[in-house]
Amino acid sequence: MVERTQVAIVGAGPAGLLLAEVLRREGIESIVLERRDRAHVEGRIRAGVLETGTVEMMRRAGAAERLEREALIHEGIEIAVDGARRRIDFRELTGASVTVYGQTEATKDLGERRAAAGGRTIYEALDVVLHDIHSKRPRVRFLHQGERAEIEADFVAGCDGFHGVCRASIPDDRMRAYERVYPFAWLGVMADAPPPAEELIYARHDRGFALCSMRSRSRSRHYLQVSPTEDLEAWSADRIWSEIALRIGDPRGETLKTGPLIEKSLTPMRSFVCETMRWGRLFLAGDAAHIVPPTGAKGLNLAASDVHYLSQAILAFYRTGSASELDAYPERALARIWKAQRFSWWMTTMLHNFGALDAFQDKLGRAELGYVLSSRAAQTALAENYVGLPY
Ligand code: RFL
Ligand code: PHB
Repeated sequence: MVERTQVAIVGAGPAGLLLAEVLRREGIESIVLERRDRAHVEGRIRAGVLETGTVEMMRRAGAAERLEREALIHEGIEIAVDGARRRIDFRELTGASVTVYGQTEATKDLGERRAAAGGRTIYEALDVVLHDIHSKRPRVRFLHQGERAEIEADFVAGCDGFHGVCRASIPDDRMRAYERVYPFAWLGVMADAPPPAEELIYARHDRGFALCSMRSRSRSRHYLQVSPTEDLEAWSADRIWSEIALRIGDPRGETLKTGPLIEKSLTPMRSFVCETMRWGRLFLAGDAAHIVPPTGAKGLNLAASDVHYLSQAILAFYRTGSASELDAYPERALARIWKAQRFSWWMTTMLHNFGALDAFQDKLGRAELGYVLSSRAAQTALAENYVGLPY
């Protein structure tokens, strides 16, 4: 069976669902193909900090109602150096704030919105393959419930994450990958426990980086710098809690509230950019085209800004018949992506412990952090990037 639509979107993560819903509300039809089932996609624990632009994209997708009711607004962060904590006041330095709301919740809201509006999302679409990407009628073939199926579209949006098929469909000699892999990983836990402070705490310590984040006033999300080959089994709940307490400067556990751990995971740290983000009528958006280390909280936010540029370009094409905005998409998106890459790399190298692996980098990171904490100009630069550069 061949179905026809305007935009075939591969991937029902935040990038794919945001794009589908923003376009649908402007009268452009799409079909979203997702390899996993809906519960899996909506259950993946990931990002938690949204820039104003990302919240605005959720509004444009018609999916911001619950977020506006339940999300926490943060006007700053705390930075702990060897246990001594200092606050960086975003509101005072930039006039802006960030929104704390789980990616799981944002994805659920988008999925519900799409289902309620009758938008098509095909979950468990297997073996997706792109065809005729250079023609005016690109096609996507896949397997669904044991049957072969095909979608013919005007455009294909590759929103299928870092391990997807879309980027892999661009010939090697037509793209260039830029990459840096860091010599550490994050052990992440979700806990049924109130967060230790009102705002996020980013900690640099000789024992390694730690981050205390949250999803609500009763649920905390914590991360610890560990080795990329760390054995998660070696980390009991007690060991995790006492390590967090040490790194944030609360060795007697006076402010850190413990509680049952409901998830434990290991995240490798990498910076990656694929240039180009376009191949014929295929356009990449989100993690399909780039990865940032999570220290700057930029991954989900970059997916949203890509969708902003791409949706504007697709709308301009249908309104005017001109492809000039589509032609400009990679350059526009990449200009913002590289700035977020720079910020994420900077936060990562400044806050992590490189120890003996790279003693020079370790010293530079400490010097950088000392400078930031002593300079209002440097704090303003941090705040301006953290709350999100303009689109
Ligand atoms: P996703 O979310 O990976 O979604 C891609 C979807 O495509 C599907 N897929 C396929 N579908 C069909 N056919 C195929 N062949 C397919 N291959 C893959 C996948 O099943 C999936 O559903 O990418 P998207 O939409 O670009 O969204 C990107 C964000 O998920 C990601 O950047 C963030 O989670 C990164 N991130 C953070 N970002 C922030 O902005 N703020 C944060 O605080 C933040 N914290 C984090 C993070 C990521 C983390 N991990 C686990 C990587 C914290 C962590 C720990
Ligand atoms: C999170 O809440 O998951 C989170 C927050 C800030 C980051 C990374 C992750 O920099």
